[in-house]
Amino acid sequence: MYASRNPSNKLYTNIDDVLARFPQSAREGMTDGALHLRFDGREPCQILVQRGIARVVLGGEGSARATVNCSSDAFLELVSDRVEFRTLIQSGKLAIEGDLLFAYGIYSLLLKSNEEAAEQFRAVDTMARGAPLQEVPRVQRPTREQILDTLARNTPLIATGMMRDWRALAWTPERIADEYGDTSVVVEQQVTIPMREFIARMNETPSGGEKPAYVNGCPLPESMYPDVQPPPWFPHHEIRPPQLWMGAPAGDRPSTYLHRDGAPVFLGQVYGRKRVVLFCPDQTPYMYSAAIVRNSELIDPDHFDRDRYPLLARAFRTECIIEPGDILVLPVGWYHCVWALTPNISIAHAYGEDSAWSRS
Ligand SMILES: O=C(O)CCC(=O)C(=O)O
Repeated sequence: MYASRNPSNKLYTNIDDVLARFPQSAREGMTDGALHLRFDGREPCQILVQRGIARVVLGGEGSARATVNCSSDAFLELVSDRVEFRTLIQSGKLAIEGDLLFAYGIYSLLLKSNEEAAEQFRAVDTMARGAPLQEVPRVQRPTREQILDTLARNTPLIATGMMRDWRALAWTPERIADEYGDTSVVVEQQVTIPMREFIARMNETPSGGEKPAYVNGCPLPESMYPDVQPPPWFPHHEIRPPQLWMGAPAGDRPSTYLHRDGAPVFLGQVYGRKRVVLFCPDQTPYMYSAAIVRNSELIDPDHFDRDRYPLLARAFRTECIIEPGDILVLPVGWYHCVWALTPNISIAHAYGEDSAWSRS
């Protein structure tokens, strides 16, 4: 889950405002290129990144690294952080051609909630802490007070014994294919395919050393809601809708690249095992945090360009393995990178007042 929540009063209402406030610098690590934006009935425009400077140019001529087609309403909701990229893709309201990572990098620059997230990150980056966390504690059936305390202290934990009521604990890829085979999932935040087809792909070895496809944070199809439970420590309306993370292992490559979130995340492991590498927010001076966007090279803390990112080698890391029945409680701002150790399925819930659960 990459987005932070944005209270509903902070909505962009006009595309020209969004483009006018476009930052005149790209993120560190963002490579050059053009993103073409095509809205219904409007003149196309492009965002050009050249030698670290980004600017908006009217007209969509020339070659694009990525092209985004969507309605103006969908775009405004997206950059206001009212809806996520993948939700729009799943519903067919937004389509991206070309380099998705580049498009995602530009999107993260435009997000309205960036300033709020930056504020939250600053607070956790600089808070007073004890000794570095050597190991993520495993806590059997933590109470609400324990969870509130762990979030207040901004320290992760693994809650065990809390998923007993989840029907999803009986999921296997084959069962999902049988029961939910016709349901659509978004793969790599880009392509929508039937679940059955994705699961067939999970069992194939990709050709030419390609990374196996991963369902990375696709909104969980509503037909599957009865099988999962929101984190039990909060009223349902305080929890955002569930996201599905699922796929086959990619050898020593991460399934989910290094990033951090602006809201606490509860990652429930349903099937298979995952390795998670974590960096505390106080390691930010070593994290090149502006570069941790989807088109940066700094996506895998086990393999990175040491000449370009020499400080990362100094960052203190904590590792854990999560197994079925574990909920990894990740407070705001903890950098994390995830490797599938086996074919696996997880459900993430983020804390945020914008819930599908409250409608049900
Ligand atoms: O399970 C995964 O692969 C990643 C989950 C994650 O990064 C998140 O929910 O923020």
